Amino acid sequence: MKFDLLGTDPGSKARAGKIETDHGTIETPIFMPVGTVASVKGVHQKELKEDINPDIILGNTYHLYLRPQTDILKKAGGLHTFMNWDRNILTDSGGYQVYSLSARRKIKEEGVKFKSHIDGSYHTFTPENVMEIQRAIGADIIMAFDECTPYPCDYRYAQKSMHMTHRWLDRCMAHLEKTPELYGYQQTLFPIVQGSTYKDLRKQSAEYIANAGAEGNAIGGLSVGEPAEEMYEMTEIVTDILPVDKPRYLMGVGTPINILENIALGVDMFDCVMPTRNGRNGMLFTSQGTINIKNKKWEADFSPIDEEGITFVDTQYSKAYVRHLFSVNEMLGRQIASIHNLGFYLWLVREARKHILAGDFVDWKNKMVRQMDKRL
Ligand code: PRF
Repeated sequence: MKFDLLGTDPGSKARAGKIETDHGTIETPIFMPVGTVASVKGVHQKELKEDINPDIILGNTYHLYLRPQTDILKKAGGLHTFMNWDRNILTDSGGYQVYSLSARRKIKEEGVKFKSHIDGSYHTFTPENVMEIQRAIGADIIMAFDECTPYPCDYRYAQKSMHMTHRWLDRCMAHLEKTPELYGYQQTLFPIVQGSTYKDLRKQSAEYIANAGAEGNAIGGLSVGEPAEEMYEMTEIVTDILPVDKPRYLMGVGTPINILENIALGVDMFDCVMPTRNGRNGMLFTSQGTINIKNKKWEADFSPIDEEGITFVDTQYSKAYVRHLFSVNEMLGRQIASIHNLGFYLWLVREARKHILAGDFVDWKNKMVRQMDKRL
């Protein structure tokens, strides 16, 4: 993997760059649509490629390990061929899903024993087997196994957990080296900074991760319920320490406003279920503000769902029609909303990139934040 920093905004810490892998170029800042179970929910590959057009999508080790299971993915020749996606994929390590989804879990130094949310069966993730599973899935960027602490989290627990995440990283790196790539292209491991909302822990963790010398670095443990201001404060402590010449990925963030504010603090990569999950609930993000398409207000509004939107759904369907689809619980409504929202998120990060390269990012960002804060 190769990263080129192409420009830095003069008025903030925002960066524009380019990552190159064996599955192509990723222009940063980037938003990665979430394809948890080998599908970006409700979106065909054709719509994803031709309309939303991201350079990279995300998959989840936890889900793919449980279903379809790694032996099937190996037989398919990896996740790219299985789901017919020939661009980049990043997989999360399961270090978050185990905590947020499994029915029960027990965390020890060795790893995490958990009970599947699907059939109640017991499994164990360790730094070692998570590297093997991610080899079998075959994503271009793979994540270290970590513990994402909850919010709030007492200092002692956050400190102990952070040190364990650091030891787990060492085990991930050692084991990955011994585990061959299966499909003939390179996979790059990103370590994850933790440290909850404690400045000194975040600083220590960022230093540890920076010293590991990886090709890219991630920030975890944020957007777990803390106030946005606290998240921004932690992001900035960390981006000030992480190497400038490597991409930084803020995991599981966030709203369109969170994304712009974190870009301003030097983050290059994002993922979040919000555009698809909230879309399925009738929330549409636009540059003018957020729409709840289920509101009666849209009942006879025959204007396009988003005149400025980049995907075909934005101009081909009206607000009244999409509201109707939601009110009769048609799956097409949820699909349209997901496509629109992903298109909007990708438009937003591409615009951000243009403004960073043009040197007027801050003015644009502040204007966008004011507009997007509105409820329409
Ligand atoms: N760790 C991992 N994945 C994540 C997170 C984390 O801390 C978060 C936190 N927002 C989202 N996804 N491995």
